[in-house]
Amino acid sequence: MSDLDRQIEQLKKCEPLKESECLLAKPPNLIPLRICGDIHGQFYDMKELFKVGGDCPKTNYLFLGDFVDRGFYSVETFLLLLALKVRYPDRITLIRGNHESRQITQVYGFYDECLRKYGSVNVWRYCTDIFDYLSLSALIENKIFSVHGGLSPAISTLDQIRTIDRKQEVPHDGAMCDLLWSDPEDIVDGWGLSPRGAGFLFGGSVVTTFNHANNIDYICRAHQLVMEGYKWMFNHQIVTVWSAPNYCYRCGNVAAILELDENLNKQFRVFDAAPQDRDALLVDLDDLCVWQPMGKRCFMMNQERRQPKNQHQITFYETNLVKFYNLSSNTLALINKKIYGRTKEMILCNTEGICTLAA
Ligand SMILES: [Mn+2]
Repeated sequence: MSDLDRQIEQLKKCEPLKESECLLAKPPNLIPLRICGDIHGQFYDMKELFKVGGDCPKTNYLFLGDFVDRGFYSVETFLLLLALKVRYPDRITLIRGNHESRQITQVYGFYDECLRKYGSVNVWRYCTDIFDYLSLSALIENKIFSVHGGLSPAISTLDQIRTIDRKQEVPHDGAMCDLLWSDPEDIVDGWGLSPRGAGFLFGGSVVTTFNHANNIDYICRAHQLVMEGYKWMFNHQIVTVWSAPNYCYRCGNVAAILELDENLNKQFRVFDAAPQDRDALLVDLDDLCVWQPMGKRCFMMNQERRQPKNQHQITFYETNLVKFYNLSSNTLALINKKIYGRTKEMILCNTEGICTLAA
C-alpha cells in the first residue's frame, strides 16, 4: 500500500495524520536527477534519452521545456511526458518553454500536427490549456536555478518569480516572457536586445549578480542549440543543456542531459540521434498533398532548393518514418507535375534518392 493509500484509509477512520504527513502537496524530492533541454517533438530521440538516462519513475527527471514544434511527433512527445507527470508527479517535473504557447505552436508545427492526426484542433486546445499551468522555473536544493530561456531585467530575486501569475498565454514582454525567451551572450555587457524579438540578451555580470543575490551556484537553461549538447558560460555560472540530437533531423549535433547525484555532483551524458529507418519508401501521390486523419498512412512533402549544387531536398514522412532525399531538378519537376496533376501513379524512392515512377 502506498503512503497516500494508507493516509486515505487512516483519514476515513477520522484518525489525524502525523504532523510531517500533513504537508500532502509538498514539493517533490528531486535528486538524484536528470535535467533535459529542448526535445521539439523528436519522439524517437526522446526514447533514446530515456535509454541513456534511465526510465521514469526509476530516475527523476526535470525537463526544461520546448517539448513541441519542429519535429514530427509533438503530440506523442508531450502526451507521454504529461502522462508520466500525472502518473508519477514526484518523479518528473515539466517547466514551460517559449514553444508551449498558443501563438508559437500555430507557426512551428504543433497545431498542424494535431489537425493532421486528429482531424480537429481539440487536442491542440487541450494541450495549450495545460501549457498555462506549467511552472516557469525550478530550484534544485536551493542551489541550481533552472529555467527555459534565461533572466529578465524585471527579476532580481527568486521571490519575484513566485509572484508572477503564470496561468496565462506567454505574454509578448515582461518577466514571464523573458524567463522563456532570453539568452546569455558573451559579447553583451549587461542587457542587450534579443534578435529573437522577445526576451533579452544578458551578459556575465548579470548572471554573477543574480547568482550572488539568490545564493545559487549556477543557472541551468536550454533554448539554444549547442552542437556538443551542453555549454558552460561565464566561468561556470550558467550552463545550456540541449536534448534534441540532430535537431530538425538535419543539424548534425549531439544531445546531452545533465545528471546530478545526491550531492549535486554533475555529469553530462551525451547521446546521438536514434537510428532512422533506411528502407525504401513507396509513396502514393494522392497522399502527398492531402492530410489524412489517423488510421490511414499520411505523408507530407517539403521541398527546398539547396545551393550550390542546384539540388532539391525532398522530405517524406509518415507516423514513424522520416526520410530526406536529394533530388535532381528534373526528378523534382516530374514529381511536381504528378502531384499537381493528381494522377494515381506511385513514386518509388530508394535511399540514394533515385526516384522512379512505379507502374
Ligand atoms: Mn526555446
